[in-house]
Amino acid sequence: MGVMTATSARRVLLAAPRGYCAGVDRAVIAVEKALEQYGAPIYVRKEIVHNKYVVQTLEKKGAIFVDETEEVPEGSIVIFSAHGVAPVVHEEAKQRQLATIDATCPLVTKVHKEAVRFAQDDYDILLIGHEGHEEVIGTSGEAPDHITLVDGPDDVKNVEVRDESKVVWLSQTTLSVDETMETVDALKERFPQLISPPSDDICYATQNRQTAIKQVAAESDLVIVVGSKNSSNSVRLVEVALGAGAKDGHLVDFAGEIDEAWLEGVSTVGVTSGASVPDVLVEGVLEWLAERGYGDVEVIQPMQESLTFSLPKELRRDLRAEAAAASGGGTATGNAAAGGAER
Ligand code: 10E
Ligand code: SF4
Repeated sequence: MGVMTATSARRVLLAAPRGYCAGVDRAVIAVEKALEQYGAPIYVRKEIVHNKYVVQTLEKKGAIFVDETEEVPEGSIVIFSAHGVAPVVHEEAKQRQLATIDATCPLVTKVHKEAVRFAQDDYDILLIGHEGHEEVIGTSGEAPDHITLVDGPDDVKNVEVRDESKVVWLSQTTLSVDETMETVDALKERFPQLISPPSDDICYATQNRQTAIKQVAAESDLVIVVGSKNSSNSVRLVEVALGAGAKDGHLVDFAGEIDEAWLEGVSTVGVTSGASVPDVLVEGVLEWLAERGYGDVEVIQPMQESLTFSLPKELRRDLRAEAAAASGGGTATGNAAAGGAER
């Protein structure tokens, strides 16, 4: 050791892509636009995305987060979160005469549709995912009689099917790619005729963030992932980083949660963030690190992302009507309670 000072060796490797995916961006903008268009309060069933800061920021703007539709006053507007809902939730909302805006990510809806189709064809569907996670509850609700949850490789031994020649696996969108393949391999051992989903259920954003952090982790003494504790994809990034060679890894909601002690003997810090995390929180972490000598930041970006989704259709319709009324000199459509969002 010797001549090189600790300071000169300190650096940050910043993973890209990181942070907001197309589905999160759409869902957060949907709440903001709904607040502008119809006025507060706007009810949101469950956290719109699993991020504390996002939820608190929207609360300040007038969003009210509830656990179930029965907490929403009759006739109000409710937005369904990006993680998706079971069909029964749509029915409950209808019964309460709620105006609904569905912010389910289109890539989650894709998995719902796969579930419906395989259930119609009378397959047993093995849904790989984390028990109790909202996305899994929503997807399972599409065909409860046909879907069995498989929570990781260790759960495979418990799986039972009706007919081994008619089994398909599907998955939650935010899982670890490597662990899911382990689960699939174990399932194939038990059910050699198991078929795979028609396209990847683990979405592009989950895959890209994992690929990027793997590269970063291989060279990092410490990896800091910005994200909330209930964010599946963020938690997976810590696991993936540790699996790819990071010596240490932690999940933090924001810079204030970093423990100075983690930096002891650390020269390279890897940084990334989950798909529900605004970049301002990452900027805070980079500033915190710079103040401690880790001001040299190199971006590691194995791929680009450009996907975007249009806003939920109920909202687009009302925003269009508003624009037409404004330009045509007619009366602007009133608030959603007067016929706005979908009922
Ligand atoms: O816990 P998750 O990773 O599923 O959710 P998140 O809100 O942190 O990130 C966005 C991912 C969604 C909406 C699930 N596809
Ligand atoms: Fe959609 Fe993937 Fe983002 Fe989930 S993580 S909201 S599936 S793009």
